Formats: sequence, structure tokens, C-alpha cells
Amino acid sequence: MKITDAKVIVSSPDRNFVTLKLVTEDGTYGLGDATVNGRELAVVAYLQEHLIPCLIGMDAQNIEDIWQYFYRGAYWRRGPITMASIAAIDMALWDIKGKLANMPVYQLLGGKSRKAVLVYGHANGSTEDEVVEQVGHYLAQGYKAIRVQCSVPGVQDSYGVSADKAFYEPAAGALPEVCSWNTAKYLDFIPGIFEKLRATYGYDVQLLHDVHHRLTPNEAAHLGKSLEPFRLFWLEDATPAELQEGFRHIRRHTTTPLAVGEVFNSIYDCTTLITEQLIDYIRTTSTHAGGITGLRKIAALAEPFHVKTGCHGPTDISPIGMAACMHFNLAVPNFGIQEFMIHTEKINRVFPAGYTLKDGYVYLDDQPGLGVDLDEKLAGQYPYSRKYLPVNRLEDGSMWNW
Ligand code: CS2
Ligand code: MG
Repeated sequence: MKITDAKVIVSSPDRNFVTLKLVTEDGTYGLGDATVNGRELAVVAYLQEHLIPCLIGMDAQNIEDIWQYFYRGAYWRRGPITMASIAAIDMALWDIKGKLANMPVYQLLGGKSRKAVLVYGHANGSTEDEVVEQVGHYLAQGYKAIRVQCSVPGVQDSYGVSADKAFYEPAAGALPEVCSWNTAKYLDFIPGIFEKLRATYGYDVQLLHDVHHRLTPNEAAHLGKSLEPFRLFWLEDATPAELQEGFRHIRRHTTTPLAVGEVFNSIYDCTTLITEQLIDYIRTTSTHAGGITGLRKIAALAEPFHVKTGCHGPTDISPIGMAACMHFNLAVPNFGIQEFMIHTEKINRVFPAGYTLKDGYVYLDDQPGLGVDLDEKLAGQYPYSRKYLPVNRLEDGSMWNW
């Protein structure tokens, strides 16, 4: 089944998305998500200029071989741009295989390991009271797990707090916003939030928190320890993870579960973290880590080391990337949880998707393939517009991790 056409579609319904459409000789098409927030056109160029010319004429059925061709076959391997491009091809090929087999992709991955996919929602607020109220709001909707972010008094910019409570998208136009950060104030403030939440709602809800790479390993160890009484589901990106060994120190000092990996793009980013059991959840996601094929390799490595999956799922993953994660989540044995940030109505109109949220779980319908379409005409009405993620500085002006 030859691939006869490949098209990259860039569209901005409320935010930018890069979508790959592959067509085979019998007219079957598959869709893949290649969105790298704030670096979209780099992926477009990589796909159009370097991968698509090789892809045309290949047999769409050979998913693993095509993955290996673009991964192993490239002298310059790995990196977010390369792996998002491979991811889009991989997703589109799984979509095509599902359509050809007349089966949803999760069936091709071994079938259901669970009835539905546990997801977490995002409560955030600029005050403690607002956060408590927001958590109540998510509980009322049936969520079983909720990520909690709060503005820190005296700190100009805290990660994850937005004016719009439903749709968090920090990428803005013109030039990157410059945020300001104070670690000491953050460390003093955060445990109090979780103390208040446990006092209000008890322990029957899973609570998560994202540090967003802002602490050193020692500071992260301290935070993990001070959060232990509040039994978090996970503490995310406690320190930047380029240095995987940095997690040894955190792990030695706290039993708070650790999650990391949303910016990872290959299995080699997490071999130490997984095989030394330095983390509890691996956050690699379909769009950024080589698609379903890339995720399966990482999950298979993680399984014997008691590491579970917890795929990244912000709004910068399109509904196609989200669906790819959902099919994987339904089938993978060592599933943990899925991040689920809901998309705007406009996005859902451009990408009609066959998954539904109910009582804190996402259910997939049984459409063949990934079960997401792209309304190309509508997508064409929302042209790309350049956006940047923020950058971060300490109060003295030193650059810090955003
Ligand atoms: C985040 C993201 O969802 C998360 O956990 O860390 O919001 C992240 O900041 C964005 O994906 C960046 O594009
Ligand atoms: Mg995160």
C-alpha cells in the first residue's frame, strides 16, 4: 500500500498546530500531530524538505521499518524537531493501518487493558481560596485526579496560573514574555496549599503539582519531603532532567512520587531514570517522543522497573496527538494517568475527535484508526501566527528555567 501524497497543514484555531496528512494509493489517509509549541515552522521544514521526499512511495503498512528508517537512518538523530516529525509520520501510519484493518488503533496495540483512561484536570488560582474553590469545581465534574497550581505571594509569575480557567496557553506573540521568579518564596508557600486542600477535601482525591523545572535537586528534595504528609499522586519536573543523575539525590530524600519527561524525545533521555528507579512516572508523549512506536519502546523499558506512564497532554498537543496517547493508554500494561487539558470549541471544530470525557475518565469510540479528523477548509481560515513561550529570570536578572 504505497504512500502517494503527504501534506503538512499549519493552522491556528486559537493556537498553532502542525498536522501531517498521508495518503495511500487507495485513497486512505492518516493524520499525525507534529506540533512543537513555539518552534512550529522548524518541524514543517524538517518534514517537507527532508522526510517527505523519502516517504513518498514507501509501503504505509511497514510502520516499524519506516520509524527505523527515519530514526536509525538519520545520521543526526534525536532532538525535538526530528522526533516530532517522526511522531507525525508514525501516528498517520497507525491511523492508516487502523482504517485498513477497520479497527481502532488500540486493538492493533493488543486491545483494552482497562475500560477507560484516567485523566487529570487542572485547578489553578491566584489565591489559596481560589485554588480550593477550583479543586471543588473539578471534583464536582467527577475528576478523580487534579493538578494544583497557585500564584505565590510576592512572586510575579508562577507557572500554570491563567486568567482563563479552562484553557491554559502561555505562548504569546511578538517576543517572549519575560517572567520573574523567586524560589525561596515558592518553597515556603506551596506545602500550605496542599495542607489546606487535604483539610478541606480529605485524601480521597489524587492531587498533583508541576514544579516546571524550577528547582535544583536539593531544593526539590526539600519540597518533596515537606509535601509527604499530603500524599501527592506526583511531583512533576522537580528539576531539569538533562542531568538524569540529578534525580538520585531527590529520590534518596523523599518518598513523594516523581514524574518527569514531557520534554524528552527519545528512550535515551530516560534510561538512567528508569533503570535506577529514580522516578515513578514517565511523561513522554506521542507527539514529542516519536509517536506511538516511540512511546511503546519507552513503556516497555519502564514496565519491569515499576515506572508507569503519565503522558504529557497540554493544549499544545492537538486532538490527533491526544487521540494517539489515548489509544496507547488504553492498551499499555503499565499505564499510570494521562494529562488532559481541554481544547477550545474552535479547536474541536477543526479536529472533530472520537474521545469523550466522563467522570474523570476518557472513553474512545470504536472508529477505525485514531478516530480524529481534520476539517481542512476550516483549518485554512486560521493562518499560522508566530508565538513564543515565556522566558524566566530570577529577581536579580539571571536567566532561569521557565
Ligand atoms: C506543562 C505544559 O502540561 C504541562 O505539564 O508543563 O503546560 C508546558 O508548559 C507546555 O506544554 C509548553 O508548551
Ligand atoms: Mg509539566
